[in-house]
Amino acid sequence: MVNVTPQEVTIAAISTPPGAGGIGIIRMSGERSLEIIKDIFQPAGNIIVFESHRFYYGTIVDPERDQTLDEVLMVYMSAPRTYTREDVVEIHCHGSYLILQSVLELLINRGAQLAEPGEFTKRAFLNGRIDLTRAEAVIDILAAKTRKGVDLALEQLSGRLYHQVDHMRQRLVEVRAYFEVAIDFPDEDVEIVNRDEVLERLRHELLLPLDELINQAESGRIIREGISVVIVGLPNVGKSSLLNTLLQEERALVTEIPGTTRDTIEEFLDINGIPVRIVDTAGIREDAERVEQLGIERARDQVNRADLVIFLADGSRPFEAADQELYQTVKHKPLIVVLNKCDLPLQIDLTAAPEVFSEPIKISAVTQDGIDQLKNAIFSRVTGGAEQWGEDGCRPNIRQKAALVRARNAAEGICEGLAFGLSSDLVTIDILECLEHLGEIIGETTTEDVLDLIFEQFCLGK
Ligand SMILES: Nc1nc2c(ncn2[C@@H]2O[C@H](COP(=O)(O)OP(=O)(O)OP(=O)(O)O)[C@@H](O)[C@H]2O)c(=O)[nH]1
Ligand SMILES: [Mg+2]
Repeated sequence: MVNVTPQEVTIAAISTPPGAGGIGIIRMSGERSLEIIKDIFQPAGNIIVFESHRFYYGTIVDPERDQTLDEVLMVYMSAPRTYTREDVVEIHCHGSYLILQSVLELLINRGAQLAEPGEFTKRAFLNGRIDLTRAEAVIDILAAKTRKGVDLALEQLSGRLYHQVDHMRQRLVEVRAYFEVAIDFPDEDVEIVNRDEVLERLRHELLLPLDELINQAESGRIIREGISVVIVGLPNVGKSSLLNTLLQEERALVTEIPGTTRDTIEEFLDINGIPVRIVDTAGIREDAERVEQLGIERARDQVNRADLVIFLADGSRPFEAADQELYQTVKHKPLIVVLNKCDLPLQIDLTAAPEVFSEPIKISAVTQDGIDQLKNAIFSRVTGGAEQWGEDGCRPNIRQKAALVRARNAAEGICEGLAFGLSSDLVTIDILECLEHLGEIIGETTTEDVLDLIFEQFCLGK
């Protein structure tokens, strides 16, 4: 058999999610795409040549059995103006998983190979159409939980992070060129390289932007992954009512009977672009019967795992020893103290527990008073009031941040070397290392196993 490199294989996959839908799309990429589709696609009308980037209406026919599998639209896109930069064919079938499976089987029988998750995007990367930051942006777009998450990913897809990193690399390559001249002509070192000038430039054009990018990574993590907020309190304080009000939906059962909620209830909420997993829990009390007790254990477990806890108290009754005890068990967590039922006459003595009620947020889950303040409080606790939250900009992911930190360490090495008058060849070692780490971010010097890890995160057919 002839040896083929992996990219010479033509790949195919169902690109739409499983289940029934209006349409379902199969995608094929590779040099044999056109040949394979010609074998099984019968265009309506007398068409001899398929023009690139044009839809054709027709049927998919299994030639062996002379059986029509579906009525479809087919588009052939010739390389390189395609997602992968290879020849690509898309078959738009009816959205039935059975049809899609049988059409895919036909392609496989004719020599296409089932694509790995993310293989189309991996080819786009390997064929140089997109760099690694843009490939990762594709993952982010598919996984984004809020509109803000989508917007950030789209910016990264447009190459914003790539260009920033590339700009730093170009500056470094220039600096490296100076020093190489210096190594070649050691006696003229002093005249050729003005070290102070280079140092100043590196601080502004390398260290500073690296620091900024590293600082933005935490907000990127939060926008991508979101946070979990757990509502705890004694029975009947209004936890489920608060959940419902936040969701604007009657999600959890609410009754005047203490012990209504027994299991944890989780829902998703978008607070100013931050994906928040909000969890309602069973009211915590000592004398609960068996099922309720299990719910309380779950509640405690959720508190342990939460990024932020809302401690809810009922303002329409006195603050009891049980409230105080519960507070003691959660106060080590990042906490927002909320006083509910403020539409009723205040019966709680806030001065009796000054530690708890130094800055309570007063709400009513029934009239919805104070709910916006609560959302704002959640937002500012998460963002730490950081200014850059409102701004657009690059938000590196964890992998990119790690490489940025390594690049920064090397950059610091360069600057120290320059400041302490190290020889040009020693400074060059740090320059090369810094270039290597910047290259990891955009995928130029990324190792194979890291690439595999990245593309494994994709879904099939992307
Ligand atoms: N007036 C008033 N009543 C409220 C408010 N919030 C909740 N309630 C009432 O308080 C009672 C208990 O509310 P829930 O939301 O079920 O309380 P919970 O904390 O989830 O209770 P458990 O699930 O039993 O722990 C219900 O009768 C609610 O209608 C509020 O802001 N104002
Ligand atoms: Mg409840």
